[in-house]
Parts: sequence; structure tokens; C-alpha cells
Amino acid sequence: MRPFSWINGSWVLGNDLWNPGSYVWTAETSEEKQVGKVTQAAGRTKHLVGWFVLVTVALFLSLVRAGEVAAVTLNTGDILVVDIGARKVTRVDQVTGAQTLVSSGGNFFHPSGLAIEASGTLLVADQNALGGGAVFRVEPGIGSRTTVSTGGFFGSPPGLAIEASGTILVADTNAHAVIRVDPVTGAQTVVFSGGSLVQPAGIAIVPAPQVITVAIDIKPGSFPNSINPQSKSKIPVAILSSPTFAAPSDVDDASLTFGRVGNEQSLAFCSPSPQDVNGDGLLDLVCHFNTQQTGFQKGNTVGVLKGKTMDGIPFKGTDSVNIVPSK
Ligand SMILES: [Ca+2]
Ligand SMILES: [Ca+2]
Repeated sequence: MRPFSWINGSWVLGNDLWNPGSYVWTAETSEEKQVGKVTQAAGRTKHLVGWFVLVTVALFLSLVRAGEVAAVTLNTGDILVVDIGARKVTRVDQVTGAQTLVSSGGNFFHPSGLAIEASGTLLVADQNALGGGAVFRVEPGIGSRTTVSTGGFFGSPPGLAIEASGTILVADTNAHAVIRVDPVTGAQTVVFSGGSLVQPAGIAIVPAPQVITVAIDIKPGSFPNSINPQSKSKIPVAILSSPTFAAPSDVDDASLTFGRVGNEQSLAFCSPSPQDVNGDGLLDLVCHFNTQQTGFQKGNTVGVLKGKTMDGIPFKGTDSVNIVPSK
């Protein structure tokens, strides 16, 4: 490729500048005229000037197209806002209220959906970008923006959410559908469409509840925790308190299940008087479970207790068991 060069006061195109001895022509007026022979040094210099101008212009155009993307460090608690009118994403400090531009302009046309990936990068759904809408990824830390997915089933996607696996769900008003997008390849599949959906715009996914782990002691005060599955007796299980978990007051007794997998409805009763079974100064809750409803079988080595706090937060605890007779 031969770019243009500035030669003898005129822009010239397509001349064989690398070949010393060749003639350079200019077309500054209606008639071409010969302006001189090219020396090797002059040819190279002028050639490089031409390339410099060409690359500078290309770089400028690409920056205009990419829009403004700032390198911004996001802190826990920062509030991120996508602005459909100003075509931008803004970070707001939730303490000071200070606003910092994260990304604007460029291919943003009507950005309206926003979600944060596990890695801390942002996904922006734009209803009308690149024709039929697009999903962009903004990396605030390094100030970059890339297109994740566009075209395909997209008609006008204003909202998105991220699934536990990292895949993206997009609500699309024109496609009347929810579309799953591969976060790496951008490949689209329709999850569901039509039905009662008229113009899906926003979307959210109910997360799995966070499970608290609690310490338990099966048969408090004794070890090994021998259990005879045929026994008609009950198995005492202590739910131990910690500085952040007060078993006697925090546990919803009626929610307790205990046994081989932890879902067994085996609760008989919980002792009304809390006691400190491990001598750490914190009162513990001791509950009793009907052995024959625990589902324990020969060979089991672990007993599982599950329940919920009075606030409805699930918890789980495990301890060893020794099933007898072993043969
Ligand atoms: Ca024990
Ligand atoms: Ca205790």
C-alpha cells in the first residue's frame, strides 16, 4: 500500500516513493505535472510522514468510536448508574455522593441495563446500539469497552442479569423474549418468549440463599457418636453458639431436620433450658431427634443438621457418626 505524501508543496498519492529515480507527480491543478525525481532518503522520509498522518487519523477516529472510558477503581458499596439520556455509566460514591464518569459515548446509543460480573467488570445492555441493540462489557479498572453480543435474536434489549454460572440473561422488548448470552463468545439462545410477555424490559434472578455453617455436637459429651439405627431412643444434638450466633435464641426450633442427609423430619423436641455443653461460656441449644426417622444406615460416617434462624436464614452443621452394630 502506498499512502499519500507531501512532496514539493503538494499532496501526492500513489507514487512509487520507495523507488529512487522514479518520478513524482502531483495533481494540485487540473493538469498533472512532474515535480521531480525521488532520492532514496527523501522517498523514505516522505513515505513515513504519509504513514504517520494516516495512522494518527485512524487512531483519532477509533477513539471517537470507542467513546470515553475512564480507568476507575470501584469500591464496595459504590452505586453504578446507567443513564439512557446522557449515554453513560456513572459511579456514585454512596458516602460523599461524588460522581465519576465510568464510560460514555461511542457505541452507546440507549444504554439502560447494567449488571456487575463476578470479576468486577460491568455489562451494559443497550436497546438500540449497533442497529438492533447490544451487550457491552466495560472494564473500569483499565478503562476499556468491548462488544459482547449484538445482532442475532436481539430486537431491543433494555435489561440484563447475570446467572450464577456467569451466563447473561437479556430481556428484549422487540423480541418479546428472554435471551441467554454466552459471556465469552456472545452466542445467543432464546430461553423463553411470548406467553404473557409483551415488552420485557427488566430482569432479575433469585439467588440461592446464603447458608450459615454452625458447629454441632451429636451426643454432646460422648465420642464416638455411636448410633444404632434400630434404636427406639432419641439422639441428642447440641447446636453450639458462637460470638455471632446465639443458638438458643437464634434458632427456629420447628425448622430443624437431622439425619443421614439433613432433610429428615426427625425432630422430637428441643430442651427448653439452654446449657453450655462445650464449656466455652456460651449457652448452647440441645435438641432431640427420633433415631428411626433419621435415616442412618450402616456405613454412614456423617450426621447432618439443617434449619433456619428466626430471620429465615438457612444454616447447616455436621458431625461424625459411628453406626452400630457395624456388621
Ligand atoms: Ca459427641
Ligand atoms: Ca457453648
